[in-house]
Amino acid sequence: MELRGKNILVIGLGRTGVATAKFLSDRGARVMIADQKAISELGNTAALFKGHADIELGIRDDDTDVLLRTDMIVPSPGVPPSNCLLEEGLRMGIPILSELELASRYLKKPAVAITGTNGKTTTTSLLGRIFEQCGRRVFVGGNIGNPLISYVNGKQEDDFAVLEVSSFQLQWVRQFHPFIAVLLNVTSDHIDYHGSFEEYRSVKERIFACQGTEDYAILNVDDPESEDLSQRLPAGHVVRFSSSSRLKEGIFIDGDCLRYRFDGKDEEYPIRSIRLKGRHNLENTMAAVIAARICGCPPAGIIETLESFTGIPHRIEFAGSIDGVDYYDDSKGTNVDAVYRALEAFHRPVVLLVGGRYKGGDFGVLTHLIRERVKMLIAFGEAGKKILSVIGGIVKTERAEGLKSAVYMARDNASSGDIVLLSPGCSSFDEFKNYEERGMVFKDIVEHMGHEKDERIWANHLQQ
Ligand code: UMA
Repeated sequence: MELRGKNILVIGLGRTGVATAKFLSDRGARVMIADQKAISELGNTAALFKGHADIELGIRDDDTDVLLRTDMIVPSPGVPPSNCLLEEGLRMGIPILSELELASRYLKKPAVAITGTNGKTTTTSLLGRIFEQCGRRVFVGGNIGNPLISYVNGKQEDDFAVLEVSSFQLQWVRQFHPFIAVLLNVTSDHIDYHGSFEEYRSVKERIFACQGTEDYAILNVDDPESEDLSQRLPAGHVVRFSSSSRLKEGIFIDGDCLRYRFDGKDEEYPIRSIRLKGRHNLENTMAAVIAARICGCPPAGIIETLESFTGIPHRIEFAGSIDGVDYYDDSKGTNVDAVYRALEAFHRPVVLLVGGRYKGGDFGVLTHLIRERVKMLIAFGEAGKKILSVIGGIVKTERAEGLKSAVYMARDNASSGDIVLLSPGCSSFDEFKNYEERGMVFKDIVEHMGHEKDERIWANHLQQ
């Protein structure tokens, strides 16, 4: 694909936009960057490109005049198809490629792509870990945080690319062609972006669209649409998994093990060896096992990984659910950007716990996300007062002495369906040794609150 001398419009200057602009500029394209934010609001990000004569900043994401001099558009994933530059660009016949599509045209390694409404990050991380355990070199990226375009801009020294792929990234794909594609599940999500559940689902299914007879599609039989989907797939091989029924071929629960039957193999993976908890995680594990076996990872290496993989600690880690409220530990989120990223990950009302020891950073950049997603803000520890002087009062706000009182305050204000998120944006040193200790304490408090609830239920039961 010739990029030299082309005028390419990148929409959005977040992680993807920065990496895409760099990639394009390195290949001699003239890059124009549009964003809904003014340059002053983009702060350090815009400063990255200061002095780059081939990169033009400061275009608003509704300034359609720029399209008159645009040869191609690369929107960031978060830019919805209803964005007027995209709508008008489409009408004018300007090619629109997602970053994933553009990057995949330069990818020299086989790609395993994983999508689904839930479980993508766990499955992607688990599969990456299995590859490493089995001595394969692997790039793990995509929606999980580091865009593929950064990888293809480098040396590509790995054996495989394992990619977490979102529906946003699939919106503008044309030839994206993973040799293994996984659809974990599809439930209602991102309707505001895609317009309807049907559209969301059909965009998700694009992960399979360009596969060929050599390729593998991995499907969840428990998804009601999967059988119909399997009839339409171009992939030469369809491998199924189920956590509720036995399968002739694929992987399923058989007593106390996962049984893998495919390609003449019949193998057992003991469920007790799987550290990840919950049925949904058994499904994630099944998908990862299939992909790993197709790629030649031996069962012993897979089992060893299952025995040690507990998810990603302190990184938006699920810590428990009490009375329909889900608690998440993001203690590793020790700067404002990390809080921003953590908040972006949730689409349900959040009770947000921030605080600790202030180490710089502008909490003000969280303002619009707090307005959009946070139901209540609780600032704790040494930095509590300072943080509230910047972002207090946007939504219901309280201050707490330390982490423990903050968590109890969150419990008392959260209702079923809410998220309680510890994403402190500060170091832990005012109260703890390090972020790990803070995360452990948070999880202990959540567990303790769960026991307290059980004890209350028992006490009531005994009284009756
Ligand atoms: N912007 C516009 N106009 C718009 C929308 C956004 O100009 O209409 C600008 C914003 O002002 C901002 C920039 O676009 O400056 C942000 O772009 P972005 O939202 O695409 O964010 P990135 O930083 O590029 O991060 C994206 C993914 N974000 C989204 O899909 C929303 C990250 O996934 C991903 O890790 C990263 O690329 C690297 O691949 C996050 C996510 O929330 C985790 N994903 C969703 C999810 O998992 O549910 C899909």
